[in-house]
Amino acid sequence: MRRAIELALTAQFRTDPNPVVGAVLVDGSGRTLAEGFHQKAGAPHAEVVALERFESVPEDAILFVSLEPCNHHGKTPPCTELILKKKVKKVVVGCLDPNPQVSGRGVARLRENGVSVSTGVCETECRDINRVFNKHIVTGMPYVTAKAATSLDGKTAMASGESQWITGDLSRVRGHMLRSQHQAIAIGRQTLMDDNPRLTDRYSAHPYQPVRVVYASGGNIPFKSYFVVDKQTRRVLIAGSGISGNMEKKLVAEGVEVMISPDKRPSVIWSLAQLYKAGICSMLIEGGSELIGSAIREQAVDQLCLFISGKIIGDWQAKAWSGYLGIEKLSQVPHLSLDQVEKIGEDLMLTCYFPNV
Ligand code: AOF
Ligand code: ZN
Repeated sequence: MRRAIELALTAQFRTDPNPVVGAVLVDGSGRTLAEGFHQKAGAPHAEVVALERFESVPEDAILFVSLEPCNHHGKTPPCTELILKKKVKKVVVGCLDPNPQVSGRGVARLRENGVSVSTGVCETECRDINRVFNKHIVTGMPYVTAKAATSLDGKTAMASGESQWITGDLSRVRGHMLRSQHQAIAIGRQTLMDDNPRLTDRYSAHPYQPVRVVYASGGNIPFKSYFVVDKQTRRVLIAGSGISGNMEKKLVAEGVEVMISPDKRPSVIWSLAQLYKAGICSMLIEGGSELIGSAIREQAVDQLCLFISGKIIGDWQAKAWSGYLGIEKLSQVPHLSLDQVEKIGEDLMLTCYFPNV
């Protein structure tokens, strides 16, 4: 199963909206007969790749697969039928498929047909390699990561607004990698005005450039910003009901997709539902603290990547990355699980998960 996970991860960030999946076929003495993994949406599933060269598998063969085999017709036919056709007698499954179209039915179908199926082997690892898939397939909303670069005391800028740079060059390279690991990247209007970021991944070799998303309730953003001028990727503006028809028309003429909420101030949850309908399964929020704060208040954030430098800003007026959450009791504040610490140059990168991820 560990090998199946390793295989699955070779396609990490390349299979959206599908999960990463690995499969290994071994004989009775544990010798590997074949391997496979899911390469991208629309391509054959891991089991299909592992089983394709067999008319029927040897009598004692065991198929290890990191995710429950599917039992439905999606872009490809059900893997359960193939497993039965190739006469696999024993299947070991990492975790069940949370996809409501599958969720236990794959395992049931195999068992009904006399296949011996064990489940829950390396279950946590098999589940956690698909955090994006697990969220979007169940909720119909993209997986959201908030990213911030902060001082040791959690500030993102001096009180004056001066912010370049709090963390080092290597953290910025890592931040760019995070961009292409998400399907969309979002900022608030203030960050657009302050930093005019390009919102592209200019360091890692990953071929995918994320969709750029800007939240601006009033819809008024500068036409000279990179967001409007640079047309190399899809751009979405999330606006409130107050946006002027003229502004909307001008942005659309520049190729920007404009999503207008029925409310004056679009809620993050509303926007996520719209973005999911537009094909986005994961989104990185890069700031500012107001947008991140709104997203946390609405319980819309799944993961936090915090780049922390050794600098102390030490000013009451300087903003913290998390914005204002308006919670009075310690028992009610969000309590994240601190999952990973990486040393990046002179900085640290913390990866944390919000509850229920
Ligand atoms: C598997 N093995 O390697 C993958 C599975 O549209 P399709 O046909 O590619 O089906 C996609 C769904 O199939 C996806 O939502 C998930 O439930 C399952 N993915 N299943 O048995 C695989 N990638
Ligand atoms: Zn399948």
